[in-house]
Amino acid sequence: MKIAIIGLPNSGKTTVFNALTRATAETAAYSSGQLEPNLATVKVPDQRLEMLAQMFKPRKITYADVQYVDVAGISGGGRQGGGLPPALLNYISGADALLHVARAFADESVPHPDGSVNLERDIAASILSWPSPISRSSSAGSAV
Ligand SMILES: Nc1nc2c(ncn2[C@@H]2O[C@H](COP(=O)(O)OP(=O)(O)OP(=O)(O)O)[C@@H](O)[C@H]2O)c(=O)[nH]1
Ligand SMILES: [Mg+2]
Repeated sequence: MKIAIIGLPNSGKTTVFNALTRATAETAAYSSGQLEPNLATVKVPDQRLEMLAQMFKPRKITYADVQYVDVAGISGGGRQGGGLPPALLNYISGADALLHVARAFADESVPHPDGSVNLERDIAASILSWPSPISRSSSAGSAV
């Protein structure tokens, strides 16, 4: 399963990515806007699988895994749907689920792209800003 982490610049996406994957991707108070995403795959612990492995002693145990894709936050015109760079759209539309990080922390040393912390506004803005990849994902899913 592939999960894309989305959200406004400086919302804490890479911080969440690091916490979920134990990675050490760089976090910064000023958005780099880099399009190259951070990628990491984590195994899903499953006691049932371990119990079965103890019983049947297989040569190999294959855990389910989750791949996380942490993309850069998009600001300015790119937030108006169609303006998203194609490379970014590819990463997002290829995901099975989106993990939306919305900022709730106030910190003057970490600028907010819209000047102030407002959770409701940011969530509403993000939902309106991402119709294209979401509809592509859902139409791809229904075609299978
Ligand atoms: N005070 C505070 N700072 C945080 C929190 N989460 C993240 N930060 C800081 O906010 C800054 C931005 O965090 P990132 O995780 O890089 O944010 P991002 O959404 O990945 O940013 P972009 O990739 O540039 O869009 C970093 O300096 C983090 O240390 C939080 O919960 N509280
Ligand atoms: Mg980041």
